[in-house]
Amino acid sequence: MSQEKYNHIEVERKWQTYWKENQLFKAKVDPSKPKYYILDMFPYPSGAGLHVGHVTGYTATDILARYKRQKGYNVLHPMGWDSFGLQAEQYAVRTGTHPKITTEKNINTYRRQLQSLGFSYDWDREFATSDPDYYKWTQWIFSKLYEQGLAYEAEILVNYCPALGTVLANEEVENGKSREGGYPVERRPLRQWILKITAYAERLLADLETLDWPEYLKILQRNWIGKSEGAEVVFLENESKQPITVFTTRHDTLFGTTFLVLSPEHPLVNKITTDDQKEDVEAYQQKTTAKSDMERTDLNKEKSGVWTGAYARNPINNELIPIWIADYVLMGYGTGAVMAVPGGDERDFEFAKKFGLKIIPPYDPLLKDYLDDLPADMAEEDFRLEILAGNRCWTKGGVVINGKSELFDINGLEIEAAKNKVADWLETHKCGRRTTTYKLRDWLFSRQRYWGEPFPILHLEDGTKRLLDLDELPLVLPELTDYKPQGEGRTPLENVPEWVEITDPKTGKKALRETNTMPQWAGSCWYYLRFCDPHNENAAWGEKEEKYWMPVDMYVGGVEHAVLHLLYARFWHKVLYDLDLVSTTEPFQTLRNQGLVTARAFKRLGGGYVDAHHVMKKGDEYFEEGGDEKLLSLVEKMSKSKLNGVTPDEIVQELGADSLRLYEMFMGPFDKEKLWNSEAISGCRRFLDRFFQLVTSDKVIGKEEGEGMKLAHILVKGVENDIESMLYNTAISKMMEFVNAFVKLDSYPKKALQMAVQALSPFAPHLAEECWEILGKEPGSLTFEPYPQADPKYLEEASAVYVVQINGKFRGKWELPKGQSQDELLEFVKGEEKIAKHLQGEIMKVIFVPDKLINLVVKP
Ligand code: ANZ
Repeated sequence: MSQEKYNHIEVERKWQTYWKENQLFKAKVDPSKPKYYILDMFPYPSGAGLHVGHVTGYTATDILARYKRQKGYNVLHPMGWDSFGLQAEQYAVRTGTHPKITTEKNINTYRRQLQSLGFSYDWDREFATSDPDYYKWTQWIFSKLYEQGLAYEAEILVNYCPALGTVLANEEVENGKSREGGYPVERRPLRQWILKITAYAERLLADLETLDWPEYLKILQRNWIGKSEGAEVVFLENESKQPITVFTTRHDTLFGTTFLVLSPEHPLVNKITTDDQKEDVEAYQQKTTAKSDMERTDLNKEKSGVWTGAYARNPINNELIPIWIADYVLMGYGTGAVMAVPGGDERDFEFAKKFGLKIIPPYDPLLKDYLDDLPADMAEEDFRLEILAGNRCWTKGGVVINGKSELFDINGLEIEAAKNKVADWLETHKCGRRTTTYKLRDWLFSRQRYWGEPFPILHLEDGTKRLLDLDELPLVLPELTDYKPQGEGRTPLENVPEWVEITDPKTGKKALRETNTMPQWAGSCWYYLRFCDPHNENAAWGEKEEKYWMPVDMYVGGVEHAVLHLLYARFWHKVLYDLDLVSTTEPFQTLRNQGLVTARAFKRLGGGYVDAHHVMKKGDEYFEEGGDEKLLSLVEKMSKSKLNGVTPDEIVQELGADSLRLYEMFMGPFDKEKLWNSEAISGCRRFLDRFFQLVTSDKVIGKEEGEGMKLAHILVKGVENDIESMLYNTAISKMMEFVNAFVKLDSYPKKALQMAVQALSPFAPHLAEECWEILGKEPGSLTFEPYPQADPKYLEEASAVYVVQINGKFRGKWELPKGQSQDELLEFVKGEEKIAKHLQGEIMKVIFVPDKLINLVVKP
């Protein structure tokens, strides 16, 4: 008799203890073996503890880590805590407990939870970014940036968030609100520390090509860096002959330029504005200051602006054109000045229309280009005539018209040729040049907060600055009782005069410490390097360790870091590379994003949420099972969920870590969004019990032959392929199919079961170890047992591709073991979501071609 169920509490405790006592996951440099560095985006340890959304990513990396060990790799799989920063501090402010204490407490919870899930981390490498032993080196890297001229102080217009009491980086602001918390952000001038990330713009862009990252992520980074190739054109102001340089990507339209627009903050504005216009210009400048870039460049907003009273000469035809200011031109991009071509640019067109400015169409559109844009009620020729008359803006080119002056002629050319000819002309006549700009701005790197790394810098009484030397680091954050944000650009550290005002022991001069702290992104910019050598007291990392482990071979985390953490870390890494401190140009060679786990939940009017699986629909309204209060529906991201009954702790207790791990992967493709359903976890548990029943059955035999062996070989090959492609959900389906087929056998070859246990082990490692032991494989853990090689003789013709049709229409195909009976196949396709939804009506007829096709005729 086989055993019905296994005791997950005992089994999981037993093997977790075994792994720990035998230090199985401890990673050591070993040049004789290939290495595999697999990294999770380490968590910020929040007060709520681990949520099931975290578990998706961590299970996925753990499967890979365990599988790679079976494949003979020397695996580095570390974990730590991103514990400095805004979130941690806000939590502390909310709970009224010092961030140091809450952080420590939360870390303990996270560690316990991760350990209870059996993740194979090398816990000896654990650290938190708020540990002085760690941030000592964060400060040291800052000093390297400073020495390279890549960190500077400036009084700049910042994004200030009054609610958070701090400035924010551009990347931290979305639609005029803080990403963290969604509070309004305003612009104001403040002295700040800034990192010159723009110096690396080109390399940050170019090296994306060398990375195995999802394409959408690369696109996000490319757009954020925002490279534009174009030209600068110099116009001379008519009276003062002041040169005004504009940046354009469409110098081919220079003949169509009918006015210039300067950003209201442009330094020339006050110099060229005529006395008559002064009052209007100043009033407009005032109004602009408070607006965010987002508001200013919103395409849908009504255009506004003021004439300066001045004119400039267009170098290409010597014509005088008026100079305006308008808020849609930003000071921080290009040169802060544009040549306006209302015939070729929508914003300029609206502006010209509004203020009655001249419109010269630069192009005659070619028929082939404008057909797509043709309004339904308009004849082709009328459309063209409207453009030629300047009544309509046309951005797409065609052949140049109005492109001739005494100096020059580009009529009849198309865009690229015209651009080239104009650029050559500008360069020969020294009134412009080809140039490239980027949207990327320098990184605002200081925060008016307590819970962050202090800057290792002294402001000396003579106005100079001194970087602290390595022997003065870490500069420890002083213990504060009042760590709340101060507002108005003030910092909590300003309130500790005994820490701030010192006599510099090295120079004997009076000095002030910097009272801003670093942003939360600092610590995560290099933690992957510290993991290579976390206990090094003499260096941030050892050369040997870095050379061996880097780059990270697989990095997994959420897509929310697309342009923040991932851009910042790549920037620091490149600086370190230039300093010969790291050996690779990029830190994260391969990267995958886990899909969001969402839960459909229903909100109670009185507060709280009800999981969708406990909700009844009556008519068009929703009620909690057994209740009569109306509920509001919504879908929530799991990480923010307040749902009941889905903390990992409870599931681990009730059904076991292996069931949770399996369910998290079985829910759907790892990188896609998935809908959580607590009840479905027990299905995974049942599968594990059935697996256990096979292993403990008295049908297990020593002989290595028959159908069982064939099933096992097909399984290990299929799971191997799926793991390599991170198709974990299909790997689990294969294991389930294996069990379904295996139970039907008269006898169970032990060898076949051992192979299946090895395939299962990355997913459900505790139960796998237990089964391995039961099947008599000694000694101890299967962690380093080589992954079974499938014998090709079993794989030949083992599977067939079955096409599924409904009413003759193709609805999908599946690769399944050959020789499915009609009933088996029918049973299978009914369980597939893609098919099930077409099977509402009665099945009238089944057409079955063995090993090829099934066609279901369904009553409509
Ligand atoms: C003349 C022109 C004619 C333009 C035309 C476009 C179309 P991207 O591609 O995003 O780099 N521009 C330049 N500096 C600007 C600033 N500081 N604020 C707002 N707009 C600015 O955009 C480059 C184009 O944006 C430039 O090319 C310029 O308008 C405008 F038919 O110059 B263009």
